[in-house]
Amino acid sequence: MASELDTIVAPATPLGRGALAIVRIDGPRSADILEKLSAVSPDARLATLAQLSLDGEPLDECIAIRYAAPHSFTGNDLVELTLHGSPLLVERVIAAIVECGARLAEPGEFTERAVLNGKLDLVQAESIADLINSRTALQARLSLGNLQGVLSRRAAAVRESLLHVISRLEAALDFSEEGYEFITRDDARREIEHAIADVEALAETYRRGRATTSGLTAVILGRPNAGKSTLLNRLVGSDRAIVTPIPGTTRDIVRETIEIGGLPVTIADTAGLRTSGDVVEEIGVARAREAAASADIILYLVDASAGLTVEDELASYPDAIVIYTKTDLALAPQGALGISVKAENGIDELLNRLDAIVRDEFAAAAGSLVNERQRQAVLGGKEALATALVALDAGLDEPVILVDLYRASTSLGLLTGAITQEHVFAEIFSKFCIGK
Ligand SMILES: Nc1nc2c(ncn2[C@@H]2O[C@H](COP(=O)(O)OP(=O)(O)OP(=O)(O)O)[C@@H](O)[C@H]2O)c(=O)[nH]1
Ligand SMILES: [Mg+2]
Repeated sequence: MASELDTIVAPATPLGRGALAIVRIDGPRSADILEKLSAVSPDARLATLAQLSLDGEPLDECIAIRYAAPHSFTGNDLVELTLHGSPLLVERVIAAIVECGARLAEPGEFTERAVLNGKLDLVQAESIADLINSRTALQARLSLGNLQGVLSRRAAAVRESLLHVISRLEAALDFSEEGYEFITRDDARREIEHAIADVEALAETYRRGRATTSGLTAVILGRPNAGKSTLLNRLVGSDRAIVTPIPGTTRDIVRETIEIGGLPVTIADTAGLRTSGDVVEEIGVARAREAAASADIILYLVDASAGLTVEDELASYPDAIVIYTKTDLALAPQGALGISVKAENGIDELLNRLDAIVRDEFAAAAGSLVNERQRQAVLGGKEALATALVALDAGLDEPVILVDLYRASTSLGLLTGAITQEHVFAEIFSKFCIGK
């Protein structure tokens, strides 16, 4: 006999004082446990008032909702208790539930059960974690779209067309002696090429998808005294970095995150670029260059009253947005972006410009890949398809080509979990917190 699934329990809301707190019980004994604690056995999906107590000791008055398998988040029998929002009550109720035979849930175990029961695929499960972690509306929109299956459907469509080629090649193999032709090599070639194009387009969504879920980094560069720290302070709206008229004020990188174009952008203020001979400052300059190497956006500041000089390292940063500062003292060159924090000039134009860059170059729509696991699955598919194409062009037999096509299909299947691997599960769900 297969062993019965454990019944698990965890708080579903953060521990703290509030109006309400939710405790979730999942598994075959959930309804029995509710009945034991409250003498209530509510109809499925009917919010029911329940007095919880154990061994005559009152615990809380709550609203209980029972979900009957398979119509619940996890697909199992599930009970949700909405308690009064006190950490003490939550703790006592959970202890009582454990006493009745449930065990504490592992991180992500509710979502993992939903995946195992086919309620969600892996991409959707990952989207729940991303949705909960989103800090801007744009991030939330991407995660919600993927939770609703936009990326999963896109991946499934590619895999289905691939399975279609596979099945016709298999049929061709089975019936080759009868002289039937299920798919010509030309057709197979066209379809594989088509699949490669689809997979490449999918892989390309990763750049924006990653930027949208993780947020962006921007770095402010320029010679000493260009006004970098002043601009950072203006953008974050507080005196975050030290500003002085002495060149070489900033050494360590100062970072702050603000929202631009619907995404969180972490802006780094850096040490002014110059060769100073001062050991500490040299380290700061090295860190500034390092930060620039990995930044999504570079703002290169030039003091308009000093102008561009040979010491400006602009040539090393061809994608940098050049901003002339202190335009209250001197004009920026014709057509260049100029700001004066002192006179509050040009700041709105700069913000609009940054806003447009973030939206045009980094914002992702639903259906984008958002993490390395997803990207690897798609790249694996692409590599196998390319190998299949080479085998086809080399005139190799169907069985050889099929091996690569199956490999491609498996790799794409890993994306949504249509094909599963134990360690992938552990990896994904351990990143969740308890109760999800
Ligand atoms: N007139 C005027 N002065 C400014 C403006 N922005 C910055 N400054 C002044 O320029 C000097 C240098 O400013 P910072 O922001 O410290 O310059 P920085 O680029 O961070 O300098 P380092 O950290 O030394 O590399 C300070 O005295 C600021 O008050 C501006 O828009 N107008
Ligand atoms: Mg500074």
